[in-house]
Amino acid sequence: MSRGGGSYGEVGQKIDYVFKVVLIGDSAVGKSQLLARFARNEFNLDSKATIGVEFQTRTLHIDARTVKAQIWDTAGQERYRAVTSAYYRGAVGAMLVYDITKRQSFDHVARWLEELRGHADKNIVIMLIGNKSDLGTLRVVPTEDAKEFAERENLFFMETSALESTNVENAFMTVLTEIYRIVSKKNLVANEEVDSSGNSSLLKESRSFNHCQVPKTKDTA
Ligand SMILES: Nc1nc2c(ncn2[C@@H]2O[C@H](COP(=O)(O)OP(=O)(O)OP(=O)(O)O)[C@@H](O)[C@H]2O)c(=O)[nH]1
Ligand SMILES: [Mg+2]
Repeated sequence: MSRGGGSYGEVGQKIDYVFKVVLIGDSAVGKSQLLARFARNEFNLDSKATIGVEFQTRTLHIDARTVKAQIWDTAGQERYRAVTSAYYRGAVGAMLVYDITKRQSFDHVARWLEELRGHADKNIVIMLIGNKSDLGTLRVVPTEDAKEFAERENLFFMETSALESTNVENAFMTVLTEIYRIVSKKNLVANEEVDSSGNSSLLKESRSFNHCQVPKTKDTA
């Protein structure tokens, strides 16, 4: 996470926080279309495989703060992927996507999680996403299987449809709000520490996500 400091958004409003969130998962699960839906409310059935890395931003409000969500998207295909460590650097949230109609994309989730945990901040907020919920008749991954996996691994979980716009906003907002909650909680702890030492009781805001505390347990959707 980075604090906006003196930075300003497109329409001149002050940005309080910039949250980097990464999309990961197998090729063709719908990562780029989830991003297109969230960032621009667009969808394309002829979406091309991503090559390298792209990101898009959307500025929104959480709890009277202005947050710029910077969502990074990369290729699911190994041969098109850019340097992994750079992709994960500074990420405070991750959307791990599989396709509910492709068993293999779900079987690979554990591998993606391993890569994520190996490269990202240990406090990163992770959402497991079963995309293409509009294709219910072709479903091969039961909701219950994914839910159990998510609970075991302490991840948020939702099924989405980028095509029908189901739960896309909800999924991103849940992750962004959780990140915000962690950051605010850290600020509170910092203030209490300042108070008890008899120093200034002024609001001191943490600028580093690395020092934030993540709750041990988390609700899954
Ligand atoms: N029915 C349906 N199709 C979807 C949905 N989301 C994406 N698709 C389609 O699935 C295909 C792959 O989508 P992409 O978003 O390009 O997949 P990706 O995960 O970005 O793939 P890579 O860039 O190769 O990693 C495209 O034809 C999309 O139109 C969805 O929610 N429902
Ligand atoms: Mg893509």
